[in-house]
Amino acid sequence: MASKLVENRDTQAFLDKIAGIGSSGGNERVKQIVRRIVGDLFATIDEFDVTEDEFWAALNFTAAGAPEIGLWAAGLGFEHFLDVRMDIADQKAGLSGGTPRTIEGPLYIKGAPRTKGFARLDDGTDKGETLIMHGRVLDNEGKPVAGAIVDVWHANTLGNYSYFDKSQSDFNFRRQIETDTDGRYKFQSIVPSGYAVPSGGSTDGLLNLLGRHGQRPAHIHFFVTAPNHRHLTTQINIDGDPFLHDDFAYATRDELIPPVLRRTDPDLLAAAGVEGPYTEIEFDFTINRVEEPMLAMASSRNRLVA
Ligand code: MBD
Ligand code: FE
Repeated sequence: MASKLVENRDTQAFLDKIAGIGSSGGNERVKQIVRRIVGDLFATIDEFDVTEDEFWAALNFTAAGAPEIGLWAAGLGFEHFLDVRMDIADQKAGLSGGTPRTIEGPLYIKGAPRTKGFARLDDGTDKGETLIMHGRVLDNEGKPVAGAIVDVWHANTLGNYSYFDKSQSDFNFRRQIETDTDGRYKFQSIVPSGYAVPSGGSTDGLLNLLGRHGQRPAHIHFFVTAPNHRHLTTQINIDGDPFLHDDFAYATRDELIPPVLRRTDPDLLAAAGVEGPYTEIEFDFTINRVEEPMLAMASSRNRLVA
Protein backbone atom coordinates (compact mmCIF):
# COMPACT_ATOMS: atom_id res chain seq x y z
CA MET A 1 0.00 0.00 0.00
CA ALA A 2 1.56 3.27 -1.07
CA SER A 3 -0.96 5.86 0.05
CA LYS A 4 0.50 8.31 2.53
CA LEU A 5 -2.92 9.88 2.87
CA VAL A 6 -4.46 6.59 3.99
CA GLU A 7 -1.52 5.78 6.25
CA ASN A 8 -1.73 9.06 8.13
CA ARG A 9 -3.17 9.19 11.63
CA ASP A 10 -6.31 11.13 10.77
CA THR A 11 -7.34 8.69 8.04
CA GLN A 12 -6.55 5.67 10.20
CA ALA A 13 -8.71 7.14 12.99
CA PHE A 14 -11.43 7.85 10.42
CA LEU A 15 -11.32 4.19 9.26
CA ASP A 16 -11.63 3.03 12.87
CA LYS A 17 -14.75 5.17 13.27
CA ILE A 18 -16.24 3.99 9.96
CA ALA A 19 -15.80 0.35 10.96
CA GLY A 20 -17.07 0.88 14.50
CA ILE A 21 -13.73 -0.13 16.00
CA GLY A 22 -13.93 0.49 19.74
CA SER A 23 -17.73 0.61 19.82
CA SER A 24 -19.31 -1.97 22.08
CA GLY A 25 -22.01 -3.17 19.69
CA GLY A 26 -21.81 -5.03 16.39
CA ASN A 27 -19.70 -7.96 15.29
CA GLU A 28 -15.91 -7.87 15.74
CA ARG A 29 -15.12 -9.95 12.65
CA VAL A 30 -17.37 -7.84 10.43
CA LYS A 31 -15.71 -4.69 11.80
CA GLN A 32 -12.22 -5.97 10.96
CA ILE A 33 -13.20 -7.05 7.46
CA VAL A 34 -15.08 -3.83 6.66
CA ARG A 35 -12.14 -1.79 7.94
CA ARG A 36 -9.76 -3.68 5.66
CA ILE A 37 -11.97 -3.45 2.58
CA VAL A 38 -12.79 0.26 3.00
CA GLY A 39 -9.15 1.07 3.78
CA ASP A 40 -7.97 -0.81 0.70
CA LEU A 41 -10.51 1.01 -1.45
CA PHE A 42 -9.46 4.37 0.02
CA ALA A 43 -5.87 3.51 -0.89
CA THR A 44 -6.94 2.44 -4.39
CA ILE A 45 -8.77 5.73 -4.89
CA ASP A 46 -5.76 7.70 -3.72
CA GLU A 47 -3.09 5.73 -5.60
CA PHE A 48 -4.98 5.79 -8.90
CA ASP A 49 -6.22 9.33 -8.35
CA VAL A 50 -9.82 8.19 -8.90
CA THR A 51 -11.98 11.26 -9.46
CA GLU A 52 -15.35 11.89 -7.89
CA ASP A 53 -16.98 11.29 -11.28
CA GLU A 54 -15.18 7.97 -11.67
CA PHE A 55 -16.12 6.86 -8.16
CA TRP A 56 -19.84 7.51 -8.72
CA ALA A 57 -19.74 5.93 -12.17
CA ALA A 58 -18.19 2.80 -10.64
CA LEU A 59 -20.70 2.72 -7.78
CA ASN A 60 -23.64 3.14 -10.14
CA PHE A 61 -22.23 0.47 -12.47
CA THR A 62 -21.95 -1.92 -9.52
CA ALA A 63 -25.50 -1.18 -8.35
CA ALA A 64 -26.89 -1.71 -11.86
CA GLY A 65 -24.86 -4.92 -12.10
CA ALA A 66 -26.43 -6.45 -8.99
CA PRO A 67 -28.62 -8.93 -10.90
CA GLU A 68 -25.45 -10.38 -12.46
CA ILE A 69 -23.50 -10.51 -9.19
CA GLY A 70 -23.11 -14.31 -9.51
CA LEU A 71 -21.48 -13.84 -12.92
CA TRP A 72 -19.10 -11.25 -11.44
CA ALA A 73 -18.12 -13.74 -8.73
CA ALA A 74 -17.31 -16.33 -11.42
CA GLY A 75 -15.64 -13.97 -13.90
CA LEU A 76 -13.53 -12.13 -11.34
CA GLY A 77 -12.20 -15.47 -10.13
CA PHE A 78 -13.70 -15.35 -6.61
CA GLU A 79 -15.44 -18.71 -7.03
CA HIS A 80 -12.26 -20.39 -8.22
CA PHE A 81 -10.20 -18.77 -5.46
CA LEU A 82 -12.64 -20.10 -2.86
CA ASP A 83 -12.17 -23.55 -4.44
CA VAL A 84 -8.40 -23.23 -4.10
CA ARG A 85 -8.81 -22.40 -0.41
CA MET A 86 -11.25 -25.27 0.18
CA ASP A 87 -8.85 -27.65 -1.59
CA ILE A 88 -6.09 -26.61 0.82
CA ALA A 89 -8.40 -26.97 3.84
CA ASP A 90 -9.63 -30.41 2.69
CA GLN A 91 -6.06 -31.54 2.07
CA LYS A 92 -5.07 -30.50 5.60
CA ALA A 93 -8.07 -32.44 6.95
CA GLY A 94 -6.95 -35.54 5.03
CA LEU A 95 -9.79 -35.23 2.53
CA SER A 96 -7.92 -35.41 -0.75
CA GLY A 97 -7.77 -37.86 -3.60
CA GLY A 98 -11.41 -37.72 -4.64
CA THR A 99 -12.87 -36.14 -7.74
CA PRO A 100 -11.70 -32.50 -7.77
CA ARG A 101 -14.25 -29.82 -6.97
CA THR A 102 -14.88 -26.95 -9.30
CA ILE A 103 -17.19 -23.98 -9.09
CA GLU A 104 -20.99 -24.15 -8.89
CA GLY A 105 -21.77 -21.06 -10.93
CA PRO A 106 -24.97 -19.02 -10.54
CA LEU A 107 -27.43 -21.14 -12.52
CA TYR A 108 -28.37 -24.04 -10.24
CA ILE A 109 -32.06 -24.52 -9.39
CA LYS A 110 -33.17 -26.53 -6.37
CA GLY A 111 -35.70 -29.32 -6.48
CA ALA A 112 -35.14 -31.03 -9.85
CA PRO A 113 -37.11 -34.29 -10.30
CA ARG A 114 -35.46 -37.31 -8.69
CA THR A 115 -35.31 -40.85 -10.10
CA LYS A 116 -33.40 -44.03 -9.31
CA GLY A 117 -30.51 -45.19 -11.47
CA PHE A 118 -31.43 -43.46 -14.72
CA ALA A 119 -32.96 -40.22 -15.95
CA ARG A 120 -33.60 -38.55 -19.26
CA LEU A 121 -32.63 -34.91 -18.81
CA ASP A 122 -33.92 -33.32 -22.02
CA ASP A 123 -37.55 -32.83 -23.05
CA GLY A 124 -36.83 -33.87 -26.66
CA THR A 125 -37.19 -30.42 -28.22
CA ASP A 126 -33.47 -29.64 -28.60
CA LYS A 127 -32.17 -31.55 -31.61
CA GLY A 128 -28.57 -31.59 -30.40
CA GLU A 129 -26.56 -34.79 -30.49
CA THR A 130 -27.70 -37.43 -28.02
CA LEU A 131 -25.45 -37.81 -24.99
CA ILE A 132 -25.36 -40.86 -22.77
CA MET A 133 -23.32 -40.40 -19.64
CA HIS A 134 -22.88 -43.02 -16.96
CA GLY A 135 -20.57 -44.25 -14.26
CA ARG A 136 -20.40 -44.93 -10.56
CA VAL A 137 -20.14 -43.00 -7.35
CA LEU A 138 -17.28 -44.46 -5.30
CA ASP A 139 -15.89 -43.70 -1.87
CA ASN A 140 -12.19 -43.06 -1.21
CA GLU A 141 -11.63 -46.80 -0.74
CA GLY A 142 -13.08 -47.50 -4.18
CA LYS A 143 -16.30 -48.95 -2.81
CA PRO A 144 -19.53 -48.09 -4.62
CA VAL A 145 -21.83 -45.65 -2.79
CA ALA A 146 -25.44 -46.81 -3.17
CA GLY A 147 -28.16 -44.17 -2.72
CA ALA A 148 -25.86 -41.24 -3.51
CA ILE A 149 -27.55 -38.31 -5.26
CA VAL A 150 -26.12 -37.10 -8.57
CA ASP A 151 -27.76 -33.69 -9.06
CA VAL A 152 -26.96 -32.70 -12.65
CA TRP A 153 -27.64 -29.53 -14.65
CA HIS A 154 -26.45 -28.21 -17.99
CA ALA A 155 -27.24 -25.83 -20.86
CA ASN A 156 -28.94 -26.50 -24.20
CA THR A 157 -27.24 -26.24 -27.60
CA LEU A 158 -27.60 -22.45 -27.41
CA GLY A 159 -25.74 -22.37 -24.09
CA ASN A 160 -28.94 -21.43 -22.22
CA TYR A 161 -30.20 -22.89 -18.93
CA SER A 162 -33.84 -23.69 -18.19
CA TYR A 163 -35.59 -21.43 -15.64
CA PHE A 164 -33.37 -18.49 -16.67
CA ASP A 165 -34.35 -19.17 -20.31
CA LYS A 166 -38.15 -19.06 -20.15
CA SER A 167 -38.48 -20.66 -23.60
CA GLN A 168 -37.47 -24.01 -22.08
CA SER A 169 -39.72 -26.39 -20.15
CA ASP A 170 -39.47 -26.60 -16.36
CA PHE A 171 -36.34 -28.46 -15.17
CA ASN A 172 -35.17 -29.13 -18.73
CA PHE A 173 -31.60 -30.53 -18.41
CA ARG A 174 -31.94 -30.70 -14.62
CA ARG A 175 -32.39 -33.95 -12.69
CA GLN A 176 -31.37 -35.74 -9.51
CA ILE A 177 -30.36 -39.35 -10.00
CA GLU A 178 -30.03 -41.71 -7.08
CA THR A 179 -27.30 -44.33 -7.55
CA ASP A 180 -28.37 -47.99 -7.59
CA THR A 181 -27.06 -50.73 -5.30
CA ASP A 182 -23.80 -50.86 -7.31
CA GLY A 183 -23.37 -47.09 -7.02
CA ARG A 184 -24.31 -46.62 -10.68
CA TYR A 185 -25.97 -43.62 -12.32
CA LYS A 186 -26.85 -43.08 -15.95
CA PHE A 187 -28.56 -40.37 -17.96
CA GLN A 188 -29.57 -39.55 -21.49
CA SER A 189 -29.51 -35.96 -22.68
CA ILE A 190 -28.04 -33.89 -25.50
CA VAL A 191 -24.49 -32.57 -25.74
CA PRO A 192 -24.58 -29.00 -24.37
CA SER A 193 -22.87 -26.00 -25.91
CA GLY A 194 -20.71 -23.46 -24.14
CA TYR A 195 -22.17 -20.48 -22.28
CA ALA A 196 -21.64 -16.79 -22.94
CA VAL A 197 -22.48 -13.99 -20.48
CA PRO A 198 -25.46 -11.91 -21.65
CA SER A 199 -24.37 -9.46 -24.31
CA GLY A 200 -24.72 -5.84 -23.17
CA GLY A 201 -24.98 -6.80 -19.48
CA SER A 202 -22.81 -5.54 -16.65
CA THR A 203 -20.48 -8.57 -16.71
CA ASP A 204 -20.02 -8.17 -20.45
CA GLY A 205 -19.27 -4.48 -19.93
CA LEU A 206 -16.72 -5.15 -17.22
CA LEU A 207 -15.00 -7.93 -19.17
CA ASN A 208 -14.80 -5.71 -22.26
CA LEU A 209 -12.96 -3.08 -20.19
CA LEU A 210 -10.53 -5.80 -19.11
CA GLY A 211 -10.00 -6.99 -22.69
CA ARG A 212 -11.50 -10.35 -21.76
CA HIS A 213 -14.34 -12.48 -23.11
CA GLY A 214 -17.27 -14.00 -21.22
CA GLN A 215 -17.25 -17.50 -22.73
CA ARG A 216 -17.35 -20.83 -20.96
CA PRO A 217 -16.50 -24.11 -22.68
CA ALA A 218 -19.29 -26.73 -22.89
CA HIS A 219 -19.70 -28.31 -19.46
CA ILE A 220 -22.04 -30.30 -17.23
CA HIS A 221 -22.53 -29.41 -13.55
CA PHE A 222 -22.89 -31.86 -10.67
CA PHE A 223 -23.53 -31.97 -6.96
CA VAL A 224 -22.65 -35.46 -5.79
CA THR A 225 -23.83 -36.10 -2.25
CA ALA A 226 -24.35 -38.93 0.20
CA PRO A 227 -24.72 -39.00 3.99
CA ASN A 228 -21.30 -39.00 5.73
CA HIS A 229 -19.45 -38.01 2.55
CA ARG A 230 -17.88 -34.65 1.70
CA HIS A 231 -20.27 -32.62 -0.44
CA LEU A 232 -18.87 -32.50 -3.99
CA THR A 233 -19.56 -29.58 -6.33
CA THR A 234 -18.00 -30.22 -9.70
CA GLN A 235 -18.32 -30.13 -13.49
CA ILE A 236 -17.05 -32.09 -16.44
CA ASN A 237 -16.00 -30.46 -19.69
CA ILE A 238 -16.78 -31.69 -23.18
CA ASP A 239 -13.34 -32.36 -24.68
CA GLY A 240 -12.54 -30.55 -27.93
CA ASP A 241 -14.35 -27.30 -27.11
CA PRO A 242 -12.34 -24.29 -28.40
CA PHE A 243 -12.70 -22.59 -24.98
CA LEU A 244 -11.68 -25.72 -23.01
CA HIS A 245 -8.64 -23.97 -21.52
CA ASP A 246 -9.93 -20.43 -21.93
CA ASP A 247 -12.87 -20.38 -19.49
CA PHE A 248 -13.94 -16.93 -18.25
CA ALA A 249 -14.82 -18.61 -14.91
CA TYR A 250 -11.52 -20.56 -14.55
CA ALA A 251 -13.29 -23.86 -13.76
CA THR A 252 -11.50 -26.31 -16.08
CA ARG A 253 -9.40 -28.99 -14.39
CA ASP A 254 -7.44 -31.72 -16.19
CA GLU A 255 -9.10 -34.50 -14.15
CA LEU A 256 -12.52 -33.28 -15.27
CA ILE A 257 -12.15 -33.75 -19.03
CA PRO A 258 -13.28 -37.34 -19.66
CA PRO A 259 -12.86 -39.00 -23.06
CA VAL A 260 -15.76 -38.31 -25.42
CA LEU A 261 -16.70 -41.45 -27.32
CA ARG A 262 -18.59 -41.05 -30.60
CA ARG A 263 -20.85 -44.07 -31.15
CA THR A 264 -21.92 -44.88 -34.70
CA ASP A 265 -22.11 -48.71 -34.68
CA PRO A 266 -25.73 -49.66 -35.59
CA ASP A 267 -25.76 -52.45 -32.96
CA LEU A 268 -24.77 -49.97 -30.24
CA LEU A 269 -27.37 -47.47 -31.44
CA ALA A 270 -30.05 -50.16 -31.37
CA ALA A 271 -28.98 -51.31 -27.90
CA ALA A 272 -29.13 -47.73 -26.64
CA GLY A 273 -32.47 -47.13 -28.33
CA VAL A 274 -31.07 -44.07 -30.08
CA GLU A 275 -31.70 -43.13 -33.71
CA GLY A 276 -28.57 -41.29 -34.83
CA PRO A 277 -24.93 -41.45 -33.77
CA TYR A 278 -24.50 -40.47 -30.15
CA THR A 279 -21.84 -39.33 -27.71
CA GLU A 280 -20.98 -41.49 -24.72
CA ILE A 281 -19.11 -40.37 -21.64
CA GLU A 282 -18.18 -42.67 -18.79
CA PHE A 283 -17.16 -40.98 -15.58
CA ASP A 284 -16.83 -42.20 -12.00
CA PHE A 285 -17.14 -39.74 -9.14
CA THR A 286 -15.10 -40.38 -6.00
CA ILE A 287 -16.31 -38.74 -2.78
CA ASN A 288 -14.52 -38.72 0.58
CA ARG A 289 -16.03 -40.17 3.74
CA VAL A 290 -16.34 -37.60 6.55
CA GLU A 291 -17.43 -37.71 10.19
CA GLU A 292 -18.49 -34.06 10.44
CA PRO A 293 -22.12 -33.78 9.14
CA MET A 294 -21.64 -30.13 8.10
CA LEU A 295 -19.03 -31.20 5.55
CA ALA A 296 -21.61 -33.36 3.79
CA MET A 297 -23.84 -30.34 3.22
CA ALA A 298 -23.90 -27.72 0.50
CA SER A 299 -22.62 -24.23 1.36
CA SER A 300 -25.13 -21.61 2.48
CA ARG A 301 -25.09 -19.82 -0.88
CA ASN A 302 -28.56 -18.61 -1.87
CA ARG A 303 -30.06 -21.01 -4.37
CA LEU A 304 -33.19 -20.41 -6.39
CA VAL A 305 -36.17 -22.68 -5.98
CA ALA A 306 -38.30 -23.09 -9.09
C1 MBD B 1 -22.40 -20.85 -16.26
O1 MBD B 1 -23.04 -21.83 -16.93
C2 MBD B 1 -21.53 -21.22 -15.34
O2 MBD B 1 -21.37 -22.51 -15.14
C3 MBD B 1 -20.81 -20.25 -14.64
C4 MBD B 1 -19.80 -20.66 -13.65
C5 MBD B 1 -21.01 -18.93 -14.88
C6 MBD B 1 -21.90 -18.57 -15.81
C7 MBD B 1 -22.61 -19.52 -16.51
FE1 FE C 1 -22.75 -23.66 -16.26
